[in-house]
Amino acid sequence: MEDGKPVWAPHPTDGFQLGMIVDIGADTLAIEPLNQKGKTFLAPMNQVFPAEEDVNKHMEDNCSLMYLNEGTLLNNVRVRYSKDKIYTYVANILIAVNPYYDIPKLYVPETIKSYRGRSLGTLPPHVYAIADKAYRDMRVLKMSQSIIVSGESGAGKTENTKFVLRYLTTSYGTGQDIDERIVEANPLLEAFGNAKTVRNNNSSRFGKFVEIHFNEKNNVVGGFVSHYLLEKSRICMQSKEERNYHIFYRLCAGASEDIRQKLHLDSPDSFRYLNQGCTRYFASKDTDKQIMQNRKSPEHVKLGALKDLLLDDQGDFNRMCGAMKKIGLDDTEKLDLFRVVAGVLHLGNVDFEETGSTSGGCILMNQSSPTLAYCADLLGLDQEDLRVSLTTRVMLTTAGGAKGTVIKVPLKVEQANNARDALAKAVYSCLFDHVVRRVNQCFPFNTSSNFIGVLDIAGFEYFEHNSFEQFCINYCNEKLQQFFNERILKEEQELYQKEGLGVSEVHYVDNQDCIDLVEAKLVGILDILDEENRLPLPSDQHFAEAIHSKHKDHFRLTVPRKSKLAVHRNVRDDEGFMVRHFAGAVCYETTQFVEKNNDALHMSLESLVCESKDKFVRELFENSNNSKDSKQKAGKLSFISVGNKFKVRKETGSSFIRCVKPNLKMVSHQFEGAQILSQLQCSGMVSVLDLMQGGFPSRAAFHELYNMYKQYMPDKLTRLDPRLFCKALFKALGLNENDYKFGLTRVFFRPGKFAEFDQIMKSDPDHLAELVKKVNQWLV
Ligand code: AD9
Ligand code: MG
Repeated sequence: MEDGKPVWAPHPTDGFQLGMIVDIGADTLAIEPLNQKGKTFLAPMNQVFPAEEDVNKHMEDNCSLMYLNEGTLLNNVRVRYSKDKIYTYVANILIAVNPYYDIPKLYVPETIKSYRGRSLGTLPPHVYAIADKAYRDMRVLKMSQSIIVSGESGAGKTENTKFVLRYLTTSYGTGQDIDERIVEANPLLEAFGNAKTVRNNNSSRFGKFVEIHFNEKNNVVGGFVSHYLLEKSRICMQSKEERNYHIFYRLCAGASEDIRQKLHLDSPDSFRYLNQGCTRYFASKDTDKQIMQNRKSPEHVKLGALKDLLLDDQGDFNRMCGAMKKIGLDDTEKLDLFRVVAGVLHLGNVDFEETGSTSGGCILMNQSSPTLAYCADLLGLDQEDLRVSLTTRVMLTTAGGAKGTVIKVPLKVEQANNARDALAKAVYSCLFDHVVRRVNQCFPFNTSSNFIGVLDIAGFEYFEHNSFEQFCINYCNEKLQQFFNERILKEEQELYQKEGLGVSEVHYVDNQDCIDLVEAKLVGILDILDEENRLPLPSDQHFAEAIHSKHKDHFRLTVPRKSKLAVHRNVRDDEGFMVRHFAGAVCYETTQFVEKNNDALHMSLESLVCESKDKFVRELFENSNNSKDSKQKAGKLSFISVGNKFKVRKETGSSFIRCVKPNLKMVSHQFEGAQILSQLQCSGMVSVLDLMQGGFPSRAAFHELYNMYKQYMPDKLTRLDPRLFCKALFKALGLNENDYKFGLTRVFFRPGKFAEFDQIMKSDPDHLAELVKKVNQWLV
């Protein structure tokens, strides 16, 4: 950093602020903000970065900037966002900021057309450009491709995933039904797997990998969806401002009178599984504030507003039915789905009370209520069997050597509640598996040459309280980060070597130790948890102790500081562990880990549903292999496989889209710098910049440069082969030899230097004539 030049220095809310260095200490710098003269402050030296000369200038590819650091990246993204340019490249990686409103013409059919067949960088950055690159790479390299979309909740992963699917089917489909079906499958998946959360009104509570398959002519032939980790706890329990899965409310709001009666539906407020959260609907683009403004009077709130708010669920119900029809679900299949959804709702309303007898069991509360009958009827179960299975548990005794005697143990109220909730979770998650299987039948294909897969999975999560779900998600992200590191950073290094650039080694932080901590056999946290589940009296606290005793001095693992856990709730400090993830340290509370790792049904309930009179319900369970052991394995394997999938698929090419959430309020035109900076850091973008700044971030193949500029050059020069052509051109231009390096097939530029070169080449005609004269002179 030079004296008198502006720098980016840390700012608590904006992320960075412009300032001047006024004094240099041992490891701090004294900075005077440009817009607040005299308000000098100290900043750690490693958090101050050189700024570009013109801070209002923005670049489509961030690597074209002169200084590549987190300050200039944040500023570039900010300036572009303020001009509705939400997409920015960092080399081949796409950063996408969620605009929270529909930017005119950004996704219209004409835009789709314009990106077709165009190389990355010839048009403004766009998710369509990434999709097209994946397609062209697949065609040219004859190799399947993956697009990995990441970012925190509400950052726009699902929306961008949908744009990719829409782009590929529109551009490279055969115009048949199948194209439309791949796109229309989404509303159905979202109805069953998305919910309103505090972070996103349409939050995906499952991860998915959507493959679009192509034939040897590179036309779309079909699709396949794999799903991971549906959040099951939501089915029975939501926090106050959140909701259960959309389908429940939509069904209540939109079903015809006939169906309402058949399924005994009522308002969401009357169901336990819905009324703990918010039963009001928030249209996805409305914010609480807008809804408040819409309310005119207290009367309106009571009558009108509630109806208005429900209207959207009704509209969404109709849209969902439309989508079901388009992908070929008939009325019987539709009713099958709805019946099970309603069955789960009624099951949730079953209540228990103590018998008061010495045996300590429980009975159904309010025995005259038809709830149990409704539930039994909808799920095809015998009402009496269901009652017995919910209130007792069948056990095999081993006492007194009489191995294998079956006894019925009465359940306490709390145990019966757990049994009921476990049944609801099992039924719903089998239903979700079915929906995905059914969706996959809509776009079958016989043969496929290659596919383009899009991974839409929750990004790194770090809340005030972090539980098993965050642990699984973050572990998954740790694996994806490793894949990203290997792909981007290692590849960069390999490219330098292959091209003979003689650049020193590229360093990056390897996170294998963190992955091992979670997944290692026997000593990994997952295996320790399984072990705990197998104990006669498993406990969350014992589980936490086991982790700490097995990994006393692990760099990645510590006991959380006392205050961290105990401050909000009455939690013992040893009921938790802290993991140092690549994106930061997260403190997990182990309360409920054991329970969440084991939501298996007890035997009698399981056999009950497996023998349902209802063929559809029976098949739900048959197909999903719901036996305790295999279920547990399948659940775990499915998320382990997310990470492994990419390891195995090393031979597929890959692209990355990093989505960014601009603000917590979910509104347009608000750029919260500090929040965004931390997302860019978490996604590994900052390490990419470090790597690039030390290297040669812009590169172009000789033949590309030749084709781009030959029209301006004299014949004598164009007769040279592309490599010599470039050498001669660069010499003639008098470019500084430190600014570029010639590899074997391409030329590499230092940060910002390609842009300068391009500027010269594309400048006005007089200038160009001058240049040609120079080249001629030099050639002589
Ligand atoms: V989560 O991890 O599933 O909770 P996502 O998937 O990252 O999350 P999503 O794609 O659902 O977020 O986006 C959230 C909301 O932002 C959407 O419902 C849209 O209202 C809004 N959004 C996102 N991207 C765009 C866009 N490109 N243009 C307009 C957008 N609105
Ligand atoms: Mg999503």
